[in-house]
Amino acid sequence: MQDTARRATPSALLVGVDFGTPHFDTELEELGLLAQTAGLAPVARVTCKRRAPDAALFIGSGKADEIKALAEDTGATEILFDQSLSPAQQRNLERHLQLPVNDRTLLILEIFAQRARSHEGKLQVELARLQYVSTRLVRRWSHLERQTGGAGVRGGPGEKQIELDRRMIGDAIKRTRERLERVKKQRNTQRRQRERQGAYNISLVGYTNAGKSTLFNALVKARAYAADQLFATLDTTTRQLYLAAQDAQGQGSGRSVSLSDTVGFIRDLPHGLIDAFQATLREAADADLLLHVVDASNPHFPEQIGQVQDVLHEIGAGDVPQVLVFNKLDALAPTQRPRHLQDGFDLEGRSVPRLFVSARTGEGLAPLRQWLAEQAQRARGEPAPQSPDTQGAQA
Ligand SMILES: Nc1nc2c(ncn2[C@@H]2O[C@H](COP(=O)(O)OP(=O)(O)OP(=O)(O)O)[C@@H](O)[C@H]2O)c(=O)[nH]1
Ligand SMILES: [Mg+2]
Repeated sequence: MQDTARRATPSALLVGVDFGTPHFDTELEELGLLAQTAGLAPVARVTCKRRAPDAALFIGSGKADEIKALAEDTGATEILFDQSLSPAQQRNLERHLQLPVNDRTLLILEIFAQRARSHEGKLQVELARLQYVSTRLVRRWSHLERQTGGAGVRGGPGEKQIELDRRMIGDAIKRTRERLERVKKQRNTQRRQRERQGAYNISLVGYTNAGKSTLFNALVKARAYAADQLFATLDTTTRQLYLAAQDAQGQGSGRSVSLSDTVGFIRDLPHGLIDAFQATLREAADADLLLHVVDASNPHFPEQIGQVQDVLHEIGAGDVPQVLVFNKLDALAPTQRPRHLQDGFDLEGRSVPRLFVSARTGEGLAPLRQWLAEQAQRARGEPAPQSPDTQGAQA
């Protein structure tokens, strides 16, 4: 057995298996961030290459022994896999390694559970968790399976218990869905009110940690929670954003639009979560304009844009007009700084307007406000003030 008490803080050994997928994260950087966000200190990283997962252990048994030794040396209290494990693989690995084994999906679910604040957010996480658990039930009853001669033997006490448990979980899923339905109705009423008032709705979307909340705070002078964590934001916050547009004659005209800060996206967002968070994510699909925030200082930003696009398509927001906001301009090396702070960016074969900003220092925010004011004005069918570097959002 492991001396798990050796470390005061729960710590994790990170494992990534490269199956030749195009953007394998060799440094396991994101998994490390996820672990930290969930309160686990990453103490060691192991990566290996395989053509296909081993049916029983996911990795080879030699690799498993190596991981076991490394876990002992580093005092890791659990093992975290970057890829999804089947319930059987997870169980076999736990037996082999004598430590709790979890995967990225469970980690993300755990973070969501820790972060959920609103009634709706908690219900959504609960639903996703129930859905995840319902596929892994067998695990909890493995001691009963052993009594009846191992998994696969039908009709033992374990089997009955699983049936019972499945039914209870099915009922819980149904109840949670109904409660969510009621919350959704309230949300729809609020949205209809906004629509009646003719508000122009803008939603911030983007990869987690891109700086959406920081930008939101800078634009509306709010204090939404922003932190160097993944999924700092789970609940949608909406505020009025007052935009004072200036036309060519320097005439100001005030415009108020509503701006929503929302949950961030991530590679391979667990399917149950997308399903459960439909209501929150719908906010994006119903917006008049999406501010797609990108961390321009992250070398993986092109993949992250792709991941965000995938989720947007999945939730039916693929056709909402977008503007790309390349954030963290201050964190770019002088040689990486763009020559123009406003240009077009090729997104899925269309040119989309792009603006560079720093939500932290405020650079580029005035042009962004101006740009948004013009869009809102256009949407109302009013002539937009002419400015030489203005580009329209594609519809
Ligand atoms: N250098 C720099 N850091 C920034 C900037 N904007 C945000 N950050 C930092 O990036 C981290 C993430 O910021 P958030 O605003 O919480 O990001 P988010 O997109 O809301 O993240 P989630 O809610 O977790 O999806 C924080 O540590 C911010 O301080 C910026 O313009 N420059
Ligand atoms: Mg946020």
